[in-house]
Amino acid sequence: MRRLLLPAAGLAGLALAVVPALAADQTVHTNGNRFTPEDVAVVLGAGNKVTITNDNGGIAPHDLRWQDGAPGEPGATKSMADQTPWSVQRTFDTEPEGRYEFYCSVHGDPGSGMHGTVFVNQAGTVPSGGGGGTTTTSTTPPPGGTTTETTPPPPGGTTTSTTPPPGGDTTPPSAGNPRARATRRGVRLVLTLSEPADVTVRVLRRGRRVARRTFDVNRSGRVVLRVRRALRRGRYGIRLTLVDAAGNRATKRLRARVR
Ligand SMILES: [Cu+2]
Repeated sequence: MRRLLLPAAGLAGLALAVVPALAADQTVHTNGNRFTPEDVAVVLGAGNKVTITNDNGGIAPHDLRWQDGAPGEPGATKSMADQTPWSVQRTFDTEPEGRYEFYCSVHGDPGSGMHGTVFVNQAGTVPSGGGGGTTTTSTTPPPGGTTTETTPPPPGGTTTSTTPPPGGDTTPPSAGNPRARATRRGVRLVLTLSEPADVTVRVLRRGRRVARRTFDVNRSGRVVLRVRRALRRGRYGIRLTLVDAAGNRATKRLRARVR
């Protein structure tokens, strides 16, 4: 079912910079504790419908709320055992151009967790950068995205000798409880930072890098990082490099799989 919604995502590693919204009406499904797709677009003033359907209950019932207060699906009346499917339809008729956030209040908030965005604009397309949100850092690789990168120093290399200033911070940052999830649209990471740090995420397939992003995370605590990239089915290695303000460095390796 997901494959029908993202027809081009798996082909030849195409960069998914713009999601075409040629179909007038859009459909969003639940998939575990996520909405799929998270970002859809409709044409301004065209009266297009967005239908959000809960047909995969996940581990708890989902509700549906619109940030702007439009009618959704109340979750308060549902018990943990209630997996009854529901469907919410919203017609974008007179809504002004802009973005309309929806979310499941059990698993998300506007812009994070189980959430999504309807973009209303002249072209009816999801803009580059897509959804993202207040607590989420999202980046979209440039079309045909060949990223330039300075090769990291070899393991155990003798070229690194970053000496922190005397009396300075010598504690490297750490990523607590890191989790990675990969889909055909990219990689989502959740981790708990011990301190603010630049976090570089490298996504590797069979040892070859397919994406690289650096996030300047200016706070500690739980962060959600997204690397948007069309990924083929398969196993991926994910390398995290954390560098704090004093230059202390730490690395972490994770695995993820696109099914
Ligand atoms: Cu939910």
